[in-house]
Amino acid sequence: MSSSSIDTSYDLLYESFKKRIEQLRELPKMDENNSIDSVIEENGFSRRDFMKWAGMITAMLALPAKFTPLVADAVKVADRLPIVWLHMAECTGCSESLLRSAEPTIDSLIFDYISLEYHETLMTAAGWQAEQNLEGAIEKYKGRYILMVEGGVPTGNAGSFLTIGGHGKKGKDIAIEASEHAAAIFAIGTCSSFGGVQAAVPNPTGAVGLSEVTNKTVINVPGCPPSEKNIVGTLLHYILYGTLPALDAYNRPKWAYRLRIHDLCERRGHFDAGEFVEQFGDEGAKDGYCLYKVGCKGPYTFNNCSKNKFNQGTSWPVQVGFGCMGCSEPDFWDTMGTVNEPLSDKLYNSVFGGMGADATADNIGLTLLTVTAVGIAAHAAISTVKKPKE
Ligand code: FSX
Ligand code: SF4
Ligand code: F3S
Repeated sequence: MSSSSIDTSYDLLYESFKKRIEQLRELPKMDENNSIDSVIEENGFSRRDFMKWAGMITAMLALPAKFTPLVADAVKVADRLPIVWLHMAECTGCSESLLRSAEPTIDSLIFDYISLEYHETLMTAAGWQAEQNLEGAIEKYKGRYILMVEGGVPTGNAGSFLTIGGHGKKGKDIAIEASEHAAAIFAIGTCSSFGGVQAAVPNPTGAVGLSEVTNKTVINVPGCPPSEKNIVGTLLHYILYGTLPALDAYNRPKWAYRLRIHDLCERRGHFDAGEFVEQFGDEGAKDGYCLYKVGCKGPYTFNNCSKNKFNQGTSWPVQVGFGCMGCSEPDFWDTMGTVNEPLSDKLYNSVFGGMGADATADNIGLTLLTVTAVGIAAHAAISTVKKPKE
């Protein structure tokens, strides 16, 4: 594509985003007293901080910097979209990591701002009243609400392993009903995306990912827990585009899950140089060597953790020296073990058909060395040939 046609398509995109935002602005605010400016300000952030954050999200969504004001505007109209957040079988870590930080980030504040019409962890209602709230929200906002589901859906014994509320409704039925009338559906976390920890062998409750129980398209935002930026980014992407993002084979948005942890890893230079931590606490560990030999599953895991980081952007698993457990991959509890060992002796069915995944760190080091040695030899031979005769 020529640079002028790229410019034209960005111009068209810009216009279509503007139109989407204007349309959403026409919708009634859920709460007249709520404004993103006051939420940001009350929590000690300036407008400058907010715009800086919007710039980062713009880059994360692979949009040019000139889209930043539109991303900021998309946040402002986000409160027009009611959100229904369901809990199935899980640890509530997704909600906790997003909403309960001691020092909230702008990402978590967005969740204070948007209209969470139903969220079992946060709402004060219980029992009959909670059930009524959910039914009321689904009825009132039919076809308009965004459904976010956390947790795997137990399907064993006709779904009776998870019952919720005064009438003991099955989680599976609630998930199906809520999916039916949603404008968009996001599976938040690995449990909701693929079943998660409760789906680990032997999966006694028959837990599955949300997409297995509904016919509607589900956008998976895995991670155990997922990055708050990937959750907020998925929401803003929907607000701006109004369509599904480009998805990978596991229905994960490509803008977030396109590359492997290994491709974005700050220790990658050590991997390529064959410099590995042999055991935790050794000299290599102190020097920040690659964690492959102590079990890092970064080569088989698709996620952007090194860019987003966790705990207010403090760190991420590889940075702290533990390595990646593969938490955003389907069935990682079963396929990525043993935690502190490489998968070297196991046939691992990665999306690459296992390519590269079964080699040991030693073999990889050896292969690289061999290639380097061949490279040097070839270079030497060429130099010899080219060397002018004296
Ligand atoms: Fe927990 Fe969410 Fe893991 Fe699952 O996260 S952090 S077990 S993905 O559903 O609460
Ligand atoms: Fe980073 Fe892990 Fe890959 Fe090593 S194996 S480079 S620590 S992702
Ligand atoms: Fe999970 Fe690996 Fe990121 S364990 S949090 S995908 S580094």
